[in-house]
Amino acid sequence: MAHHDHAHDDHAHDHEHHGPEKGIMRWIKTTNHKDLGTLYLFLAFTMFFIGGLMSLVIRAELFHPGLQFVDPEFFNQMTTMHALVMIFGGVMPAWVGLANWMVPMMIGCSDLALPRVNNWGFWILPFAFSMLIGTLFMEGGAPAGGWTMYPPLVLQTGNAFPFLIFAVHLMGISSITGAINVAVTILNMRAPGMSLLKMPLFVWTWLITAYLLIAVMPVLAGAVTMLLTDKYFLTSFFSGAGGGDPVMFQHIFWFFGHPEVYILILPAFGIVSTIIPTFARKQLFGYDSMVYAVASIAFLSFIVWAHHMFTVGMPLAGELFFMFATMLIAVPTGVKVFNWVATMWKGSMTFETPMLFALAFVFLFTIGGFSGLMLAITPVDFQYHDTYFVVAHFHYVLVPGAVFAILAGVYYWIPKWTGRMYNETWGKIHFWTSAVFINLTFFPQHFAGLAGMQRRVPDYAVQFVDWNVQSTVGAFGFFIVQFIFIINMLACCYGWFGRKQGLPDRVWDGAHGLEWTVPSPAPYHTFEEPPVISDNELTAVHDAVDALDHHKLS
Ligand code: HEM
Ligand SMILES: [Cu+2]
Repeated sequence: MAHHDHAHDDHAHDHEHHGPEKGIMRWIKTTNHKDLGTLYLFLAFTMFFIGGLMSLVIRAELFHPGLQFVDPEFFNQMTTMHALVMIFGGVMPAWVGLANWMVPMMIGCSDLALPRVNNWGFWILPFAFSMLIGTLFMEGGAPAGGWTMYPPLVLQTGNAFPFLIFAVHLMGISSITGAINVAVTILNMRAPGMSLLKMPLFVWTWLITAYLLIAVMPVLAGAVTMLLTDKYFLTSFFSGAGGGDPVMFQHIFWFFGHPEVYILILPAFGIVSTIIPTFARKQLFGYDSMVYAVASIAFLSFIVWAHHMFTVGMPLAGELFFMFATMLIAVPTGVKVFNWVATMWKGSMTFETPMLFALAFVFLFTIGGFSGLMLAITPVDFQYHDTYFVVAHFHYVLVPGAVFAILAGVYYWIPKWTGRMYNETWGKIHFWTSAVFINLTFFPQHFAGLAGMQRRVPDYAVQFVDWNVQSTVGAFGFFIVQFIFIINMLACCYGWFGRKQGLPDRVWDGAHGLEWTVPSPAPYHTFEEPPVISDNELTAVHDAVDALDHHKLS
C-alpha cells in the first residue's frame, strides 16, 4: 500500500464546488458518466428482476407435464418477453453502465466524449421498456412469436406488434449512441502514454463491442422495419405469395443475431481478464494474443450466422462453410481460456468473491462453448435444433457467462464506486449458492434436449419430468439467492449495517490500472487533467515483470 500513486491529489479537490445537483433532477439531467453508469446499472438489475420473474412463470409451468398455471398463448408471451427483456434490458445496459463507470477512469479522461448524447441514450430506454412490457396489458397480449421474431408467425401478433417494432428501434438507437460514444472516447481521449496496445482489456473488448454494435444494430432495425411494412403497408419482403422469402428474414436476423451474442459476451472477456490477474497477483498472460483473439472472434462473428438455420434446407456447400467457419471460433476462444489458465499458473491466488465469479466464468462459459461446438456440426444440429439442448447451451454462455461476469465486475468495482467494502462472507455465500443452482437449472436441460424435448413448449412428454423438476427447483433457488447480492450491494451504496467509508485507493492489493489511483469512493469528477501514468499502472497491464508485486509477496 505504501507505493500508491497520488497523481490525483493535484486536482481532485479543485472542483468540489460543482458536484451533483440535488434530488431527482440530478438523475434526469445528468451528463456525468458515473451517474449515467449508475442509472444504466439500476435499469439493468431492474430488468434482470422482471425478466427473471418471467422465467419463473415459465419454469413453474414446466415443473410438471400438462398445463397447470398459464395457457399456452401466455406461455409464449413469457418466453418472448423474457428473452427480449434479459438481452436488451439486462445484459446490454449492464455493459453500457460498466463502460460508463470504468472506461473514462481506465483511460484517464474526465468523461465520455459526448455527455449529452449519453444522457439521451440512457433515457430512451425506460420509454422503450415501458412500451414493450406495457404490451402485456393490451388486448391480445404481448408479442409471443419468440425473440427472433420470425415471419410469418410474428405477423400474427395483435395490437402489440407496432409497439414491439418501435421498442426495438428505440433500443437500437440507444445502443448505437452508446457505442459511438464509447468508441469516440477510447479513440480520442486516452491519457498521454496510453497507446492502443497498453489499454486495459476491458477497454479493448468494449471498443470491439462498440464496432459490432454500430455494424449490426442497423441491420436489426432494417429487418424489423421490413416486418412492419409487410404487416401494414402491403409489401412482401418475407411473403412467398408476393414474391418474397420468409427464409430471407432469418438470414438478415442472424446476420445481426450472431454478432449480437458476441456483443453480450466480449465485455465479459474483458472483465475476467482484469480480475484474474488481480487475484492471481500476476500480469495477464499473453496480453497481445488476447487482443488479437477478441478481434478475430469479432471478425468471425460476421461469417457464421447461418449456423442458426441449418435446418431450413441450405445448399450443402453453404452448410459446410458455416459449419467450418463456426468451428474456427474455437481457436481464438481456446487462446483466451489458455491465457486465463496460464495467468493463474504459479500465481499467488486468493479467492475473493469477484475472483470466484471470474473462475466460474472460465469453467462454465467453456461448457457453453463446447455445447456450441456440438451444435455447429451440421448433421448433428438436425437432431439438436429447437430442443432444450439449445436452451441449455445459450443459457450457459449467458448466465454463468455474461451475468456472472457482470456480477464479478460489480463486486470488483463497488468498493471503488461507493468507498465501502461488501460483506465477503455473504459474497461467498451468494457465489456458491448461485453456482450450484445455476448448474441445477441448466445442466439437466442438456439431457432433456438430447432425449428430444422441444423448446418453446408449455407441455411435454412424461419421460422428461425429472429433468424439468430439477431445472425448476434450480431456477427458483437461483432467483431467491440473488437477493443476497442486492442487499449486499445496496448496503455498500447506502452504508447500511454500519458500513463505513474509508478504503484505500488501491482496494485490491494486486490491482493495477488508473482507476485504482483515484480515491475510493471515486470523486464525482476524475482526471479533469490527464494523469501522469506511472510505469506501474501500464507495465502491469502490459510489458515487463511487475517488480512491485514480487516485492509485496516476499
Ligand atoms: C437464471 C436465469 C434464467 C432462467 C431460469 C431462464 C429460463 C428460461 C426459460 C425457461 C426459457 C424458455 C425456454 C423455452 O421454453 O424454450 C428461456 C428462454 C430464453 N432465455 Fe432465459 N433464463 C434465464 C436467464 C436468461 C438470460 C440472462 C438471458 C439473456 C441474457 C436469457 C435469454 C433467453 C433467450 C434468448 C431465450 C429464448 C427465447 C425464445 O425462445 O425466443 N435467459 N429462459
Ligand atoms: Cu450464432
